[in-house]
Amino acid sequence: DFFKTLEEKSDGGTLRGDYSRCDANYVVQQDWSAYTPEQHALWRRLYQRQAKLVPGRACDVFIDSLAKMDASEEIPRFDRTTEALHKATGWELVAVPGLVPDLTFFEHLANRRFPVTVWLRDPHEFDYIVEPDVFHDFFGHVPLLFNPIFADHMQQYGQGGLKALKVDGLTYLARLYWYTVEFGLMESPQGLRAYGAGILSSGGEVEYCLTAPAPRRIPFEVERVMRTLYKIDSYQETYFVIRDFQQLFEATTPDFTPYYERLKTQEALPANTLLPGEINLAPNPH
Ligand code: HBI
Ligand code: FE
Repeated sequence: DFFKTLEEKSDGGTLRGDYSRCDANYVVQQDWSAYTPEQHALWRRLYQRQAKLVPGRACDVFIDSLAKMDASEEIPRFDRTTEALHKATGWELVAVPGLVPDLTFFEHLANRRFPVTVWLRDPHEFDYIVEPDVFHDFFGHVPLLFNPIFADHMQQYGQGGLKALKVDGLTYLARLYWYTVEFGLMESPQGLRAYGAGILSSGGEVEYCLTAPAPRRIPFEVERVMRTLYKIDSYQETYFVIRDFQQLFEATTPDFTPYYERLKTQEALPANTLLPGEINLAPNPH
């Protein structure tokens, strides 16, 4: 499962990363000298493919931030990015072996630390990877952390996660994360745009999410998102659309405990649900 963490995978399912040398927060050193020329070449291929695809498909904030980052030629050095990022929004990158337990993940976000996986996929995984690697985490997630409103949302999400853990609301919060930070769409004067990292780091979904007729595209409403199941190993069947990051920030400001209480009394909705009276927004023209 894409978001299984260490505890859930303790049934013997192995994670790819090397967890033998991480600290109590699952942080490791990024041994940048260990990356091979072949890995830097694979990074360049991944980067160049996505950099060609995102204009006209990714939200402006992503495009503008990516242009300011010099990550095109080789696997980035996290400490250098942290210098620029910390100046912009107070965030820093921490190197991790891969997926970390939910509690650890939320604690990092709540303290403006974004966990970035240190390993890079193999060449045969060019188009699809199950667990997040450095390309997904860095190319997909880091550019938006340069935007102050999105950066505040991510810290707030981390704080919400720590609270959710105490009231057994994690399932609902994971859905919110999935349908926004990973696979979220945004309206723009020029049409729909993607801001989710899972979309922006994907060769195929970055077009599919905007123009395919099949998936639902529903205006963002936080409890509807929290009710909706998601698929981990195929293109999404529903995308939720925000007006702007301010809407996302405001939606995640309230205490979610009453939402969780209501949600626990309701059936989860299949990923392709369109409820009576709900708007299914038109896709972008091809
Ligand atoms: N760990 N490194 C890492 N990256 C993630 O995106 C991540 C994680 N652990 C848990 C997790 N995401 C999801 O379960 C979140 O919804 C909490
Ligand atoms: Fe991710």
